[in-house]
Amino acid sequence: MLVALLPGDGIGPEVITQARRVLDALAIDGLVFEEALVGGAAYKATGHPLPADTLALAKRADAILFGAVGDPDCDALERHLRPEQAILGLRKELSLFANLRPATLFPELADASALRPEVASQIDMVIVRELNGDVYFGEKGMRKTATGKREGYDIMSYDEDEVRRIARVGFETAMARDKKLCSVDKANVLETSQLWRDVVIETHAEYPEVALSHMYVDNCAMQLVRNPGQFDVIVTGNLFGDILSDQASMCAGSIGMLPSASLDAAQKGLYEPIHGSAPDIAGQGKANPLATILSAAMMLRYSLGLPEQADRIEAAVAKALSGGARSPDLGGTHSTREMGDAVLAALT
Ligand code: GGG
Repeated sequence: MLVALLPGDGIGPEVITQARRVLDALAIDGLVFEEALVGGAAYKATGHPLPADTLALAKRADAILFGAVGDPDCDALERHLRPEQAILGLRKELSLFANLRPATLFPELADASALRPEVASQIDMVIVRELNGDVYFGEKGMRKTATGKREGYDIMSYDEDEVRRIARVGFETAMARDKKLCSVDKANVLETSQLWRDVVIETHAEYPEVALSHMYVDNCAMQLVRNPGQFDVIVTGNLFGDILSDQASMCAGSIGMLPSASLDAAQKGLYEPIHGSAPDIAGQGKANPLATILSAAMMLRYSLGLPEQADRIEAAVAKALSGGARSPDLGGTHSTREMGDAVLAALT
């Protein structure tokens, strides 16, 4: 089994190092790693954020463990050369259309949540974010209006097949949990959202046991803070899912805690923390590696067929937190490496 390791930029290499230590400690037979450059690091070395070699490795691998991309040195580059294009390119090239973002509060972190402990303790949901469409991939550009003003545009579009396939992932995810699916859109304003809602309702016929509800995205943002316990599975578009999952992460303690899986139709996947490259703390040993370590656990479960090993990692993370491991984002002083040490020490 080949895992492509793509550390990327900023804190990416630091958090991937800790995830690799944990995977090595499991001593899984036949698991091999190959590393490649991606993002700003790749641009600086090769002139492209997603070099052909990196893409070829990602295609060849059984799974990809990805750190983060984003580098302020690249802010002035044309959009197609910016580090973020690497992750968008991988999602598109590998047809990774389904992004699963579990948001669960480890009970030990009730004090770190942005919510009151009695509200925070209700958080146990999966946000299913569509990854191959929406404004991210629609036509975009910069033009001059008739009066000479600069005008930027990003076209938001979804076709019904794109909505149907992510709706099915939402329903399947709900079937494996509490059978409650909330579809989030902005159907009172957007045509794409009206189509989204229609197709989700049509797809519901395939999953009659699932209780389906619909919510506007603005209301959902509010409900995540007011009453997060009402959510089991949320299915939503690319942009709304990006924003809502960052919000959910702070309800669950920290953006440094949330892992994610980006899957194709055959469960091949790219696994990454939902956080970005955090250039402000890069190289200082302040990053929380737990989201990446938990992403490695998701990789073992979803793409490599090793659920017991995934359980071991998740149990070790819980034990490390119970033992008081806290990086600065969680209100503590543990360094990135010390967080990794605590998980390693807790592995049984
Ligand atoms: N590990 C996540 C990451 O690197 N995020 C940077 C980024 O550009 N993300 C775009 C997106 O998730 O929509």
